[in-house]
Amino acid sequence: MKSLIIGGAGFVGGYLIGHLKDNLGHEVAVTKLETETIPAEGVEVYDLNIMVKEDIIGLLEEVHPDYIFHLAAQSSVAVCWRNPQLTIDVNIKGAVNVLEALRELDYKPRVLLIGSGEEYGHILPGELPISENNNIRPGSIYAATKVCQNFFGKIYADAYQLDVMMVRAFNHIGPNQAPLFVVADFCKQVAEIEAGKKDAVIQVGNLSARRDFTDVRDVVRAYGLLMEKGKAGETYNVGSGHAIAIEDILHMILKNSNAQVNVKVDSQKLRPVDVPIIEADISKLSKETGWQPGIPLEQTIRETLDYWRNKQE
Ligand code: A2R
Repeated sequence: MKSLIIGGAGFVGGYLIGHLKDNLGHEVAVTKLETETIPAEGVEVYDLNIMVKEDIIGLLEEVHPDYIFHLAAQSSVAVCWRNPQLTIDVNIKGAVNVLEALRELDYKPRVLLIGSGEEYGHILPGELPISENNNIRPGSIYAATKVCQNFFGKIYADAYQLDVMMVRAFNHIGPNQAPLFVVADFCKQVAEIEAGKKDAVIQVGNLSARRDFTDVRDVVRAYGLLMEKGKAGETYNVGSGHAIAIEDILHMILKNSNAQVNVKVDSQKLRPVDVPIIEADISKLSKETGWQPGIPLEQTIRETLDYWRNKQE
């Protein structure tokens, strides 16, 4: 089995490469931007910018994968407010370029488009946990671009019989995540305080927002299972099924540290629109693939904090 990961130099890509190669025994090809590096050994690495459709076609013809995981994206909600144009270009136009390239191929690989739990946006009381056929009310530019990708995936699957599935991944966390994301950000700040590199003040955004956090290693296991067992044209939630307040995450991190830390709300970290609670209904994924999350949140947080401590040395 040959797998291609488009956008494999990021957080999820690193874990997905390892899972496909070491646990599932796949031959793995990965794309990255010219400016990025992929340290993994035993994989084919290609440069690809998904803004250039012809390059995607050329690559797919050369690599000839059975499975394609489309991870390439502007993946940060915080960045989408600062750079909506880039977010729209990469996440919508880039995704359509991938779908158009697939349409021109003379064979039909299985494809997983990675979207986000943020797509559901403003969830009404009584809609939790949120299932795949719920109304979509995106609350950010990032979320709206992922909704578009999801719609285009479904349209291309139906109109051209492409073997495309869509995922809505809820917050995933773990070592090596960029500190643009909340858990990595808090762990990095605490590690810096412990190392004496920063005043004993942790800057936070909206602590009351409740989100559904899953270890990235569980997430990539779900992606592998979906390739084996998922159905074309369908969307699958990938999450833990439990929402937790960012404030509780902060307490879990601080419980693992002896540092005396003051918490300060930083208005820069408050977003123009925040969605109060997001929690996944994961029954569709579990029923069709047998997947369940396995790694407890406390373990992920401990390991993420240790990762940032090691980076201080
Ligand atoms: O933005 P960069 O320089 O970190 O590069 C990202 C890359 N990327 C692109 N690849 C090809 N053509 C482009 N025009 C392009 N623009 C950005 O996609 C990065 O290396 C990769 C995405 O990785 P991360 O940002 O680390 O996202 P993560 O956490 O691995 O999430 C994977 C997927 C994304 O679609 C998220 O929106 C979703 O899961 O949650």
